[in-house]
Amino acid sequence: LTMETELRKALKEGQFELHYQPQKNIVTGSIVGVEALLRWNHPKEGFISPGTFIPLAEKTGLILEIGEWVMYEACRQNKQWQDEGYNPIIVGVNLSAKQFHQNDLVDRVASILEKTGLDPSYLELEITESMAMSNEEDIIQTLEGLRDLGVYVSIDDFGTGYSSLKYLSRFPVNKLKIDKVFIQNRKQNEAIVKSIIHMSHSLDMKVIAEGVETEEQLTFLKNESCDEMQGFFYSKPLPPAHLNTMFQKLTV
Ligand code: G
Ligand code: G
Ligand code: MN
Ligand code: NA
Repeated sequence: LTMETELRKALKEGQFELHYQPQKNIVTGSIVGVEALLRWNHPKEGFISPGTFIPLAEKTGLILEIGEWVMYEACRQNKQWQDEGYNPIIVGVNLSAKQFHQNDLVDRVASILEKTGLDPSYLELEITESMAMSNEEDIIQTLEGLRDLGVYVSIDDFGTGYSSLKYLSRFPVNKLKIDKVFIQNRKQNEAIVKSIIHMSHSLDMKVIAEGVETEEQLTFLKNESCDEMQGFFYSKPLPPAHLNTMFQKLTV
């Protein structure tokens, strides 16, 4: 079978799964969100990373169906956690460029929220800098549509693309996600990390550090007033059943 045929089969036969990586408020230490990360549980090969198949899915257009499934499943799971009595958290979903540029994206998101019953304020869509910086007017319309719907939008891998600060200040975006390369080569990139944190706050955005692996990195981020962290230091992405023990139940 070609990989394209295999991908179609995977979608039809339910071979895709989402794992979730917790995101913590740096000051309180509580879990405020999770990022949904796609995994292909291949019957012969085992788990295949999205890095391997997303590029092909993009090329063939299959990413639209896969992405739709991801968004639906992430919203469904998050609503289920809420129904089970856990403290409500935000679920982050990665959007591919093709998905983001669909002209009915806002309607699609609205429809998924309605079907799953998830309140819009518990969904965050992650786009990359390069997606946000092209074809300006359409982009602003989509972003405003999402904002009016009440979902959050963050810029993923921030600092690795070519962002224009001019656009950034005009965009209705809620959060910057500092790419892990800046956190992992922290000493060398200290000035950059500090600047991104300060810039986010000046623009009234939140800021999260990705790829936090050590206590030393966490302490630095805390001292610099970074809002949130995500990384192996706290947890790798996990299947949903493994997260329940980390979540807090609402006290009734
Ligand atoms: O989790 P992992 O490190 O294997 O992810 C590799 C890459 O795949 C990351 O860049 C991540 O953003 C991307 N990715 C993971 N899940 C999804 C998804 O559901 N949709 C899209 N478009 N990209 C994803
Ligand atoms: O591109 P995006 O930020 O969506 O992808 C996130 C990817 O980063 C996930 O595939 C996840 O597995 C990976 N990741 C998350 N935390 C860490 C970390 O602390 N260290 C490293 N090296 N990778 C991480
Ligand atoms: Mn991401
Ligand atoms: Na990232």
